[in-house]
Amino acid sequence: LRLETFLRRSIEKNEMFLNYQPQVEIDTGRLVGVEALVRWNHPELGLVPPARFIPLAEDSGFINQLGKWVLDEACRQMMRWQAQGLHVPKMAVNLSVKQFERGSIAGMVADILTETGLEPQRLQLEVTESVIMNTGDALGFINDLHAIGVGLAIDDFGTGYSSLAYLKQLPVQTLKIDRSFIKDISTDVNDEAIAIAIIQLGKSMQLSVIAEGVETEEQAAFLLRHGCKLAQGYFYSRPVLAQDMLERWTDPL
Ligand code: G
Ligand code: G
Ligand code: MN
Ligand code: NA
Repeated sequence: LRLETFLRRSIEKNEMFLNYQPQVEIDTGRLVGVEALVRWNHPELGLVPPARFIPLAEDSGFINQLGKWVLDEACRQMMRWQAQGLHVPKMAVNLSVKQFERGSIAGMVADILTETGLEPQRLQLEVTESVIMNTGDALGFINDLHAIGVGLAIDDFGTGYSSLAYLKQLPVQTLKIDRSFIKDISTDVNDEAIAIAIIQLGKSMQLSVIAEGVETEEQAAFLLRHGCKLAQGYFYSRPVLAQDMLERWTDPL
C-alpha cells in the first residue's frame, strides 16, 4: 500500500526515467530502433523493478498516466537524439492492456506525436497477445492506431493464446519472438522448432520478425541462418540511458 502511495507521486517527483534497448540488423550490426523501458528510482527504495510496479500501476489505474508519460518522453527523446546528430530510425513503446480499457487511445497517441513532432511511422507500439485477445474492441482500437500511421508489433509472440486467425486481420507489421524461445535455441529442439515456425509465419505474412533476448553470438547466427534479420538483447546491448545511446551509436565526424 505504501508502494502504491509512492507510485502515485513518482511522475511529479521526477522519479521515472527511461532506458532504451537497441534493436539491430543481425548481419550488419546496424541500429534499426530502440525499445523504451521504464525505470522507477525512488529516493528511499532505490530502483524498483518494473515487474513490481507495472502490475501495481495497472491495478490502480495509474498506468494510464504512466503510459502517457512514457510515450511523451520516448517521442521527445527521439527529437533530442536527432538534434544531437543521432538518427534512431524507430522508437518502440510498450502498451498495457489497461490502456485500452477506457476506449480508443489513438487520440492520445496522435496528440503526443503532434506535440513532439515525431513522424508517426517512426513510432512502433508493442502490444502483447493478451491485449488483443482480452480487449473488447481490440481490432477497432488497433485499426485506429494504424490509421494515424504508427507501427504495431506483437510482443512476447508465441506465449499468449494467440489466435492466428486474428493475426490475419490485424494491421501489424512486426512479430517479436519471446525471449523464452531464444534462450535455449541451439540446444532445445522444441524451442528451435517454435522459433523457426515464427520466422516462417512472419515471412509468409510479410511481417518483420525480431528476436528478443539474444545473448550469444550462436543465437544470433542461428537466427540469421533461419531468416530472422532483426534482434535485440544483451549480446548487442543492455537497456541503456539516452546519453549512452549517443556515445555508442553516433557516427564519428
Ligand atoms: O527491463 P525489463 O525489466 O524492463 O521490463 C520488465 C517488464 O516491464 C517487461 O515485460 C516490459 O514489457 C515491461 N515494461 C517496461 N517498460 C514498460 C512500459 O513503459 N510500459 C509497460 N506497459 N510495460 C513496460
Ligand atoms: O516484455 P518485454 O519484452 O517488453 O520486456 C523486455 C524485458 O527483457 C526487459 O526486462 C529487458 O530488460 C529484458 N531483456 C532484454 N534483453 C535481454 C536479454 O538478452 N536477456 C534477458 N535475460 N533479458 C533481456
Ligand atoms: Mn516489449
Ligand atoms: Na518480450
